[in-house]
Amino acid sequence: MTTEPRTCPRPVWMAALAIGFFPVAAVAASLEMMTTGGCSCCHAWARHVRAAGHEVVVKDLAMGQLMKMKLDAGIPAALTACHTARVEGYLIEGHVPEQDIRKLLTERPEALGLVVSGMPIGSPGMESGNKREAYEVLLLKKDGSTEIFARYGLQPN
Ligand SMILES: [Cu+2]
Repeated sequence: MTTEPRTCPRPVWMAALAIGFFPVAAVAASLEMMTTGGCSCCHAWARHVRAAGHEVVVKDLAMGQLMKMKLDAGIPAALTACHTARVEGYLIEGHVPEQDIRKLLTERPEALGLVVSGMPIGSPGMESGNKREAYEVLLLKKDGSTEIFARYGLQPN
């Protein structure tokens, strides 16, 4: 009947707080998405990222401003997509799945960020019925080189 608070080991209590009370706060990030006003797939991607618990603040730019921002930030012209997001010092270019953003923020590699170039059908925000294109998520390095960060095939992952 008596409870003795001091017998409760603190680390367990802290873990319970972390996983029990703030399940989203542990991974949720705040992104700023730069896009042009009429980009519906950009907003569809933002909804995908928000659905995972992140915050996405939208900043509308003129097309020329958006492209200049991308190139100034170090995204090779050939790899550019529609929207560009910034999160915790990284760039997220195009329709990058949320799970890869989470992996990036967990692993924190030395890099500019992640890129899905073009706008592959079936990527988050580019859904079109059951249609899917295979695509890769690239890790863009600071020297402009890339390596494959994740691959998505023709079947749902
Ligand atoms: Cu798009």
